[in-house]
Amino acid sequence: MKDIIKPWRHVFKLDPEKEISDDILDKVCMSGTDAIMLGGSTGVTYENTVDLMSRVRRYELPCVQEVSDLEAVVPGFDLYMVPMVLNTSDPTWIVDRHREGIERYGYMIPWELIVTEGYIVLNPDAAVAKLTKAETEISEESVAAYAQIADKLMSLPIVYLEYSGMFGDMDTVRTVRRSLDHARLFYGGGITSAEQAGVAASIADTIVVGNVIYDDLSGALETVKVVKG
Ligand code: 1GP
Repeated sequence: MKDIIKPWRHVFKLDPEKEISDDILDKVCMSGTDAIMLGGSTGVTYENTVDLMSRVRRYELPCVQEVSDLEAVVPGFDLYMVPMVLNTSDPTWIVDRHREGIERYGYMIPWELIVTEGYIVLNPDAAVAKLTKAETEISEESVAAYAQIADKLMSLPIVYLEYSGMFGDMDTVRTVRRSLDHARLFYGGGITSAEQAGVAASIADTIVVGNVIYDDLSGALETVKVVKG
């Protein structure tokens, strides 16, 4: 089941806290994107996640949850993407929440559906950076070193460069790309146009497109066309 991520080139990330009309959701789910990921840094609850998941479930594409809050984990997703933030000195976001989750849910955890993401958070203004106290002002070499911790020391299946809200530094993305042997490289952050999507997708294995869905739907749909043809 975890292998379903392998061919993904484009993913739309929906925030359960944000309103989305049936019409817009239909266009997003019928866009040709490879998967829908549900997640957000704040305001994600069990209720708003169940609600959005059941609406996305009317469509055939994979629907996965990016777990950010233990209270909001909902059964029924195709996969659960679990971030471990690498560039923080606060163990809460590296292993502590994970330990709590395992203690709480124990035998109920569908391990065959869990995919760990080695997160490197790089936009200091993003909610996720503030929440996790990420050390965003680091050199390209340090970013690549974190990526290699994920890839080579921890054997994580995904390295996720998270620039949420800001289009990232493509030279850094290239450097990380070159440093990886096995992990898939996910890039997310500030993609608002076909051009940006094309550049990011030419370097990363998978691009994740979020906010623009709510700000400029036609721009969001263009990002699929350029990646998926
Ligand atoms: C957020 O990486 C995603 O977690 C996408 O970022 O919302 O800026 O597109 P944007």
